[in-house]
Amino acid sequence: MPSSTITTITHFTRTQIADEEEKHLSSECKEVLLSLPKERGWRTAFLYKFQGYWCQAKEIQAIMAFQKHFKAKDTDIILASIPKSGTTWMKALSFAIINRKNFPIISDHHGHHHPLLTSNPHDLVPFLYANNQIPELSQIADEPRVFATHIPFASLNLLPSMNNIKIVYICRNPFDTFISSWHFLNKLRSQGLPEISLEEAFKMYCDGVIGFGPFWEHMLGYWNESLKRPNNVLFLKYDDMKQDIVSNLKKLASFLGFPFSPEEEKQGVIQDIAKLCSFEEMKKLDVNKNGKSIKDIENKYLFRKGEVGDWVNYLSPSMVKQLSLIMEEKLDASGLSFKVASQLGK
Ligand code: PAP
Repeated sequence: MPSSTITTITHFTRTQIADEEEKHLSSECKEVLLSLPKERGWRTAFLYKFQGYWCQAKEIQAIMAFQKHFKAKDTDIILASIPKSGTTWMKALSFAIINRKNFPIISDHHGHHHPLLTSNPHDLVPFLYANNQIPELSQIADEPRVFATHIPFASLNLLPSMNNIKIVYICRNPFDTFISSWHFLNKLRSQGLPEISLEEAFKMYCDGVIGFGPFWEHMLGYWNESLKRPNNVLFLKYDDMKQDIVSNLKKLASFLGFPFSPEEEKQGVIQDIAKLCSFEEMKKLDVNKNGKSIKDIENKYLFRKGEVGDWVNYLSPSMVKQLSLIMEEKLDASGLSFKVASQLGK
């Protein structure tokens, strides 16, 4: 947006911006919003606390539709995460693993290219709800159906139907997730909303006010479920996957019910999948440099640095201390920890 435009619209109040953002929502949703606690948002005027977590208004409408209409199938696979934890990567890896018989990883000599070379992962694996609707189920008639979601475990309402459903949760250390969110959400904010400084954003993150947060509750919901039902919930960490993709891909493929055969291992299929879905390869594809696969989000914003530890370039020692203390207080008792703790000398 040209800077002249910014100057002309900054006089709008946050409430006026919210009115604009929320004008197309159903009256049912607007009614619900009136009853919810709200805080200043990151990319939207407000975040609302719905069923215990913070969301944008339009997400609440979508989640309500999902909860009313979605019928899980026993064979469903759900890729869950809090935003900026590696959702795009997990979609690519799972798609490549599950469909490798139909779509060999390496382009064959007939010139058939892998779909991940011409489609963004978000086009191949839909969110459980998108654009305020649950995905067209007819488009994904094949089983297993694969969906992704940012909804916390408890709000998926899956327990009664959970027999064979598989959930993969990808979790990333909160330091990097925070920095990734700050960059991303500042780029996407509604017209007229001021940029959020690192310090303001950090305070909101530590207070738990971030989409689908507090982050510790989101993580613990899936973590505890993965301990209770390891056959249903696989808990993976972005940071571990960056360090050792091969053993994590083996784990993922076995969990999903598509284990690699010894023959495939010998042929290097795991390494081929890792390369096809790597940050470096995906970022340079035309499809990921242009266009939009999720409403209002340019694909190029989904690929920033893809590193572990970028937070050291941003966080002050006192911020590091504060976030470490929150993680200790909220997560330590659960047994969930991140390598970042050892880097900090804990
Ligand atoms: P979303 O919640 O908006 O879908 P998500 O894909 O979960 O975002 O996370 C984006 C992060 O994953 C970005 O991290 P960064 O800001 O620290 O760079 C993005 O760069 C990174 N990412 C995207 N694709 C890959 C990939 N193939 N491998 C590793 N990291 C990736």
